[in-house]
Amino acid sequence: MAIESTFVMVKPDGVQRGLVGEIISRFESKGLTLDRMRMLTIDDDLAFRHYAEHVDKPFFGELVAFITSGPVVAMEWSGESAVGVARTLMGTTNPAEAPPGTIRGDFGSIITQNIVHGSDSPTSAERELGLYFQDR
Ligand code: IDP
Ligand code: MG
Repeated sequence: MAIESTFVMVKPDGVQRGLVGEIISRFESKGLTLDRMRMLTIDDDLAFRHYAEHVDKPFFGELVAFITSGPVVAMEWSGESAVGVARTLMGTTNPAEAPPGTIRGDFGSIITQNIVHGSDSPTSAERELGLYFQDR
């Protein structure tokens, strides 16, 4: 058990559907602390760097097109086991399989547009936070 920081992002569908407040509220209610937040529109260069691990996947083009399609809200959250806690609050990658009570389970429908991103390890959290918050 350890205090961690993680990177969470409301994706373009979540912003467009007015879910920013709902998502922030769930993280706050769980006891995590919001340390940094900014709204931006991701360009191709940042999208490629963010999703570098997926460059060879068949869905990569669709993923980049979607994540650059409108504004996102990028956040740094911290707290006990924050990386795993954030993933639990989000639910599984495919919203069709995400349980009710999770963000993706309650609001998502298709895998390409699954509302929220969260780092999958403390190492990737540090890498992703560095991409979005140059003041760290
Ligand atoms: P994660 O967001 O739950 O960590 P990853 O496997 O890292 O899931 O995939 C990154 C993103 O790529 C997902 O959130 C989703 O938007 C998209 N994605 C993942 N798998 C597929 C797929 O099979 N088809 C289309 N999009 C996908
Ligand atoms: Mg991932």
